[in-house]
Amino acid sequence: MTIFNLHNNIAVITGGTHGLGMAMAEGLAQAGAELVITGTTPDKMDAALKEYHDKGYKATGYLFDVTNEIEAEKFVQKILATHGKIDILVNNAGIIKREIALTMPVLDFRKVIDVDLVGPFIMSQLVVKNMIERKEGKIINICSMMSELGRNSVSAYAAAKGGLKMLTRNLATEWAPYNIQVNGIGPGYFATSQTEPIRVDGHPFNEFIINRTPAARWGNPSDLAGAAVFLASKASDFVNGQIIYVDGGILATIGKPSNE
Ligand code: GCO
Repeated sequence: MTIFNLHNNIAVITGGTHGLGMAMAEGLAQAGAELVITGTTPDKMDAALKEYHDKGYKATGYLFDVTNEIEAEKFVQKILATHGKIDILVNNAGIIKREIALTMPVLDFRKVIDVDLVGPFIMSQLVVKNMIERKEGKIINICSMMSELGRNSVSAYAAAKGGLKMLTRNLATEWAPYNIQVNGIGPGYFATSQTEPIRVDGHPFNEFIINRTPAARWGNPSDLAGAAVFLASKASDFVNGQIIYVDGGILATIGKPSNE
């Protein structure tokens, strides 16, 4: 199926050194894309690049903070100078701080909004200029169940991910005339380092998620690769401002009592 073919595509994945970012990057590489990975931790970057290269993928890494627009501009220019163009941008880098709203320090709230919402805006604004010149491009924002649902202790994250859903729709509105598709992926509950604290055997939240998810399991990061390739490829050339929820059915159901 050529419409999913990403050969000669340059794909930038922020936070692509581990977890969901790495799984989506591998999906794009398997479809033929050349990877440009961003991160902030040197040893994580080295380990990730080794893993990509050992699997035969073309991958280059850049260490910078997506919330620092000066630094980000410098690196986006460097990526364009080195790779000639950017076809695909996956805004995946994100953090979470689980603190109840009543006592959450404003500084923590601002930090989560900065990384999870302002970061994707900064990177999209910088990268889209090259896409507008070439009249084509794909931007994929990694949203969350919290783009739709609230939950105790994640108010900053929910505010950011809710905002990211609407940023996706607004950028899609403004950039569709340039043949640029801006969409999102909303992962459900996935087995990653981010969910480790709440995914411990016997932890009530672990049981709750398995019971609340019709698929009755946590997602595997590789479960996201298909949606990423679809939204990065010609297969989605008339898909704009959509969020694909890859959640094992969580958003489709009210859930069921534990005795069912
Ligand atoms: C949490 C989780 C979630 C998931 C994911 C769900 O504390 O509720 O960490 O935020 O990571 O975003 O879609």
